[in-house]
Amino acid sequence: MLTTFQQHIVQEFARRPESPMELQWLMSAVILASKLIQAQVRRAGLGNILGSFDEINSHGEVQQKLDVYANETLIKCFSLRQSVGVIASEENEHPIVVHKDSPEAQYAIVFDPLDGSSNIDVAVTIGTTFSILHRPERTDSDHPLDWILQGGRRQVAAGYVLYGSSTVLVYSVGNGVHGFTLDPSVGSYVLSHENIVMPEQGHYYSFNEAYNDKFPRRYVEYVDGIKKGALGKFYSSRFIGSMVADFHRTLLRGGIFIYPETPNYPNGRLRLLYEANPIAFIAEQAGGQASDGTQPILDVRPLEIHQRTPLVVGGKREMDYFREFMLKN
Ligand code: AHM
Ligand code: MG
Repeated sequence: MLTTFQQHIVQEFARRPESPMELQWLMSAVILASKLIQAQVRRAGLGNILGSFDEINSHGEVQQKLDVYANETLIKCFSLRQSVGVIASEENEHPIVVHKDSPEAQYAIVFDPLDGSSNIDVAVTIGTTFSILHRPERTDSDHPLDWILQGGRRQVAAGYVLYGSSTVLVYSVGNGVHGFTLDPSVGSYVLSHENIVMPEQGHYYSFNEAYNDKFPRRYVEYVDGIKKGALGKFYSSRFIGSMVADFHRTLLRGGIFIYPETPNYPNGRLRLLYEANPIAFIAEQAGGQASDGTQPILDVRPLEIHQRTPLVVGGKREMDYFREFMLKN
């Protein structure tokens, strides 16, 4: 018998009475938005949605039309929920205040509507990453940024949706990691990966070696080491250029994904709040680890909404060796 996302989440929440109904309702916003986004992604190239708007987003990058569609769709779907106080998105410079001053507002949502923008126009896997945080303790200032600038351990749910050879939703509410595949013939997400556990050791590394002369030496040497058998296996390389897709493979097949700082991105390229944090939450829930090179990602204190971070995420064996290697080098 097939288990749909709806059935699964009802069972999941029945086992955890402390998890409120509103969280289910928020997850249903992810479901709705991702179905709408994937319908456009699947048609990309047919209509008029490929390419870029002549608009620059808050980081000075040209926005892709699909980025804009995905962003607006997520904002709309979440704004309909009274429990959402504040939203933050990679595509918006400032937090978006939704129902913040309502007594029902209990959550902040942060997301990257379409990760892997360089892959949109070439039909390569892209994805949406999201993180749900409980509202902070009430303070006198009660600024929208207080809702957003919370450490990764404060996430109550997180996950991602991949628009790849199939559409896959992976999420956790802090009780294991589950994956669902969209069955396009009926339009439902069906449980396809129950209780995902990351392999303790894999044989892929994911590292953009084009930047070897820009990445810190110790990262390049770590990768050289595992390539040459330091972990008792020979590693092969995979790098898609969509972090969410590179992570999904790492989650299922094991291995390690590494994106350190470079001279152009001295704090790393990826974003802490809506890219690294949800990925780290999923990784830890699945038995893996995620680091910024010196500490667990989930312990990093966010100071800015669009803060960047180095990201190293992988299975236990690769990550244990990474920490050991960094301490020595
Ligand atoms: P984006 O959010 O604008 O898509 O940027 C993030 C992406 C990651 O998905 C990916 O790992 C990285 O940028 C790739 O960058 P590069 O091509 O410079 O290696
Ligand atoms: Mg991104």
